[in-house]
Amino acid sequence: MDMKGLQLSLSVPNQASSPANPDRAQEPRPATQETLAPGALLLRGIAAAFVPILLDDLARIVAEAPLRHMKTPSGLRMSVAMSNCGPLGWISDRAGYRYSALDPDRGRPWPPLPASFLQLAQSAAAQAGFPDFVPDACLINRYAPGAKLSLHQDKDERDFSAPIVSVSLGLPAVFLLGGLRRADRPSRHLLQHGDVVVFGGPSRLRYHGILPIQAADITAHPQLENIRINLTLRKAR
Ligand SMILES: O=C(O)CCC(=O)C(=O)O
Ligand SMILES: [Mn+2]
Repeated sequence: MDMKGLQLSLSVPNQASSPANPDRAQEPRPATQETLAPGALLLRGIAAAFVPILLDDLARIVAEAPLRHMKTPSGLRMSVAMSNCGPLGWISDRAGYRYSALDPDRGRPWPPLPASFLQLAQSAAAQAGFPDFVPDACLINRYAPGAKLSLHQDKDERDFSAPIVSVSLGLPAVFLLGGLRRADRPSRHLLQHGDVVVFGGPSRLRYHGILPIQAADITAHPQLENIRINLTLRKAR
């Protein structure tokens, strides 16, 4: 995959935001970890070493199964563009939220889960105390500046004993981590390029969300100018 194709397939055309300055790349950060709540761990920077291969694999996936803005069951266009890889993909349309083995836009299976995604997810899950994590679904979220994800629970999976592993690439984001009730006041955590959040056990059904993404003039990675990519790996069945 040449760089141009990769750039085109991940980036957002006609953005209103100011262009990122490629001379101001983010410095690598030491890997540290923070417990956000019992069963919820933020592993800072642990995806950094995987970034080149993750982006290569991601470019192939979105070339095959393009990112698209799904509709909520009430008919609203989601601000986050999504695709999937792995045996199952999360989808949303007028019929509801669910997992599907087929990409509804193409009538074909989702691209396979690459070894790089699996290896990173299993390593992060193991560090967080979930050594047996075997994801069968990976939702790919692309946020342009202004895109957000409202507070929600990940509850379309059959097996809540498996954690959620969530990888952040590109623009930083403010992650909201609430409680088990929608009304519980969420805490806020800055997620940066290369960070991974694992939430499982007593935190598996916590409400969570992403505040509207802000454009930045510091580029985390030249192939991720003014976008944020999130990979959410789950065991759906
Ligand atoms: O983008 C993120 O960090 C969170 C994504 C998420 O919660 C989801 O896809 O269900
Ligand atoms: Mn979620």
